[in-house]
Amino acid sequence: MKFDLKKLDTYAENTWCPGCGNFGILTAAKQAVAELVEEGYPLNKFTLVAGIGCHAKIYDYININGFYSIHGRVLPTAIAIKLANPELIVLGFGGDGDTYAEGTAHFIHAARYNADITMVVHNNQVFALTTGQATPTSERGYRGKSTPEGKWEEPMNPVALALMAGATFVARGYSYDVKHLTWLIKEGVKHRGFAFIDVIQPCVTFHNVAPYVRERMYKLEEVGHDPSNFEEALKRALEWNYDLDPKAKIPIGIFYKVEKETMEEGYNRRIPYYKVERKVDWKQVLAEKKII
Ligand SMILES: Cc1ncc(C[n+]2csc(CCOP(=O)(O)OP(=O)(O)O)c2C)c(N)n1
Ligand code: SF4
Ligand SMILES: [Mg+2]
Repeated sequence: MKFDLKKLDTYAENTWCPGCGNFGILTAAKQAVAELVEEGYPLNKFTLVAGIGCHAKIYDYININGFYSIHGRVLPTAIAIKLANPELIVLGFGGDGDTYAEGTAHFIHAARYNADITMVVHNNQVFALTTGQATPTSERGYRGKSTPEGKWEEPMNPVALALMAGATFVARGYSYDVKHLTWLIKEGVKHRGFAFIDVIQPCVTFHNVAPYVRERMYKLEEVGHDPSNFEEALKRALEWNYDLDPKAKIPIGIFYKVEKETMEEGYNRRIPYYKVERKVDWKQVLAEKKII
């Protein structure tokens, strides 16, 4: 049955700058949820976890259950929610500062653990909410308030890092290609395991890479890339290292996809007593505590 997208709207006023790439991610996320609900995924099982930053306001703009986490801690929160209730469809939304700076260790270990969650990173290559300081993915030479002379070091390549850390679904999207990003988010949710989607998200105020990206971007699925081939995936991941190299080509799409045991399955197999009884008789608990 056709799902009415308006059901995902909230009362919150949108405060993103006009033209911000976050709008594309919001539209894609809503569209993906709507289409998944139409395919039979229950709306009340979707759970959104956000970090702190411009990206994190997505929490206010999608009417699904969720948790506004803290900067750098989207992944441990999302994993904990999934372990506590494996029936939930957990979607994490983090920033590049959030995920690749403050939360780097969580990112690497989440890729290794393979909990069945989907992580979307709004990668605008700056700490935008705090007014445009350099993050690990800002290009060399980037001038911001924390790097007035220009950032000197090479950027981090999160797609290659996720592959090396063992992520079972690794993708890159572009926030202004909403249709393609909707597809990637849906594929991420359908993937059984940790689905990581790095999204190039131009920040029109502090880091507008839209013209640069538009000229260099191509789609992996249009060049016959085989996402089951790890070596090929790594080769494609290394084509662009987030520097604004004028010669670079920027692949978007699914780099790698493989099936492995998930964290929840592993926990329940090795530690059978891990399963907790969630049916609590609150009346009895309150009576025992002599509250009623
Ligand atoms: C633990 C912690 N460290 C630092 C901050 C300050 N802080 C808030 S938002 C932000 C920048 C967020 O950057 P990013 O994650 O890239 O998100 P964006 O704003 O670019 O979407 C920072 C550093 C904070 N709120 N909490
Ligand atoms: S500062 Fe940048 S990321 Fe934040 S809302 Fe404005 S354009 Fe978007
Ligand atoms: Mg950012």
